[in-house]
Amino acid sequence: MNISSLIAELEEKKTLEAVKQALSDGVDPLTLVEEMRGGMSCVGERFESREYFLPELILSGELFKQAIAIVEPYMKRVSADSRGTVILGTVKGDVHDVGKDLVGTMLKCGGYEVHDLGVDVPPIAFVEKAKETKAGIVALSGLLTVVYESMKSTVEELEEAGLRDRTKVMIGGGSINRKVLEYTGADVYGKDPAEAVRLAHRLSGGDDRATNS
Ligand code: B12
Repeated sequence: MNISSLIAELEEKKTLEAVKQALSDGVDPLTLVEEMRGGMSCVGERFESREYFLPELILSGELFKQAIAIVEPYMKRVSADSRGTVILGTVKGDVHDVGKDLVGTMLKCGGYEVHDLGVDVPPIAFVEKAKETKAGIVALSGLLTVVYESMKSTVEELEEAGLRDRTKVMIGGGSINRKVLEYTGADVYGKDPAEAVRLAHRLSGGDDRATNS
């Protein structure tokens, strides 16, 4: 059974062994993470079709976190200098943090100072941290469709605080697409942690192409 299927079956011991084996076989950590994410999508589909329920969702989140703890040391920091500051968090109403944590890890590996505010973060907390740290980027994660509203409010509150000129907003998670980007008023959206790093580089370089157009 491959790693994606082992996660989908919630096979804890076998998953962790397979992850260790893949890393010692030289499999690229990011490729491995994408395969693991495939397993989580499958858990989501089973939840939707009522084959799995909340306990299985909880188990899958815990299993993924254990597996990521094994993979993380293999993700190398590529830049010693700080490229800038990013405020990261899962927006108000949403407690999914597995993807957000991965984005944070990758941004750190990419040379950013990351302030992770956690989950269920109200707009004002992003505003205050952005003011305090003079961060150039605020990165919002959200998996539930109902929290697009929280993303929109966060962008609006940054605007009201007069921070939008110097603070770019990146959003990601779940089924976020161009329509959501337009709805929320954020600057860019990304699908995975590697894209988050590419977008952060472009945003912090002041490149006009740092949009999804
Ligand atoms: C595990 C899980 C949970 C766990 C989360 C544990 C944890 N610590 O995070 C728990 C049990 C808490 C949970 C609860 C709920 N969940 Co849930 N959950 C999932 C599941 C199966 C996996 C999520 C996951 O960890 N994926 C793995 C990570 C690596 O991927 P990811 O999160 O997508 O993140 C990647 C990208 O999106 C991107 N990314 C993420 N953030 C950002 C940010 C930026 C800036 C960028 C650029 C990129 C980026 O990069 C990440 C890494 O590759 C998904 C199914 C799915 N397909 O996602 C459902 C899912 C998200 N959950 C769902 C639901 C409905 C719920 C509940 C409402 C269930 C309930 N009845 O209570 C609650 C909501 C609680 C709340 N208020 O938030 C639905 C959402 C439906 C919707 N459209 O809104 C899903 C899609 C399942 C489904 N198919 O029905 N859940």
